[in-house]
Amino acid sequence: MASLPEPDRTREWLSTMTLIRRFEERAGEMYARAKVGGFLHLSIGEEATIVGSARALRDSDYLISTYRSHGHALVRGTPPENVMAELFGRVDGCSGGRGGSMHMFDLSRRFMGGYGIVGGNLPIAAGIALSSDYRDTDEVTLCVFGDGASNQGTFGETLNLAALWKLPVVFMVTNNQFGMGTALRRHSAVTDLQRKGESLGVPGMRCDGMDVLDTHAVLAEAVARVREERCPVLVEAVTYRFRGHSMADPEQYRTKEEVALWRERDPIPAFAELLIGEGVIDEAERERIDAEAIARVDAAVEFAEASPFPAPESLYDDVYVLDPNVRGRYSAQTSEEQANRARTAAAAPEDSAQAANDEIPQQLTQALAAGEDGGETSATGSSAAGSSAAGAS
Ligand SMILES: Cc1ncc(C[n+]2csc(CCOP(=O)(O)OP(=O)(O)O)c2C)c(N)n1
Repeated sequence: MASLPEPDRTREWLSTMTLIRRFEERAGEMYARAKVGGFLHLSIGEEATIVGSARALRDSDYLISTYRSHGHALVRGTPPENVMAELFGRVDGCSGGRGGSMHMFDLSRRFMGGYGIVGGNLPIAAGIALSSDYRDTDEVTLCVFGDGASNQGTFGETLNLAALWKLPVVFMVTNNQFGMGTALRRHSAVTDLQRKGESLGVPGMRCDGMDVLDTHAVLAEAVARVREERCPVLVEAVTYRFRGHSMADPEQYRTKEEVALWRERDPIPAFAELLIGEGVIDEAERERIDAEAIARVDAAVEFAEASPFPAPESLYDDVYVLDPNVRGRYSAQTSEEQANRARTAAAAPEDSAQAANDEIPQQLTQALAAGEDGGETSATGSSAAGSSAAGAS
């Protein structure tokens, strides 16, 4: 067993794992009551991998995860209120209510999301790490993904480049035994996942993802190595998800007995009992930690309920750049005046809103068409600012 850190740290780990568990149980309930739309992927059972790995990072390091990311936002310090409001699609959500469950994001805490595409976050992690090196910092990026994602082309491509360019990334494959309904041995020729980066020049390590102490100890070693040597490492965290892949999963690919067996190793009671055994907490404190987590989640639900939905006229905000000073493929070049007119008109009576809506798609179409031939040029719209900017890019 890895040695026990200071009591305050271990208490915080137990509290955060408990908060994530209680939060996700409630999120599942809210989904069943149709308060949450879209998909909902819970990481119940995987809390030790989340807390043990994230606590090996400094605040200045980056964390990037998948669509199973409520716990990652919470462990990074995003208030439960803003995570719940995001699930509810409300304006106070951490992504403004526009992303939902799969697109949590909190730049201020260096939590870089939340991605729906399996394996899509790996190249982004490499880009973040490249920027850390460009800026001459000692920052590290922790990139978390599933066992299924280790079969994606992005896995091989990113690990190869990360090793070649010596990028400071800890790749952590959360091996929860399944990619949707397909067991590891049925989707991957190599089931010893820590070895999957070896031929690409990325050494591997493994931790017991049901044990927060072991996860933390292994990740701390991996992070220290990556920070110092500026080379990537792959860590396999062996764990299990207790719930279905998402909320709609008949779970015909595994037996109830198998789930029950893994549940006996539930990382939260296991760690609580260890702390009680070591005299760090007593039974009363364990109950208090649980009651506090439930109260925080109650408050989060209340907050999310009270938060409004984003205003309809904000529909185009944060999708395309409506700014004459921004150039590039995704920027619909327009004057400030045009952009303001479009926003105001969208809020006004039906006919002028329609006019504004017609105007914007036309600009976007132009932007995309311009992007296709050469990629760098922007649509010009009808403004003078647009035409000069397009010429410069
Ligand atoms: C490129 C791509 N292909 C397929 C999907 C559909 N899909 C969503 S989750 C998933 C399984 C991924 O499993 P794994 O990487 O092990 O992560 P886990 O869900 O177990 O956390 C699949 C195939 C997707 N989102 N993106």
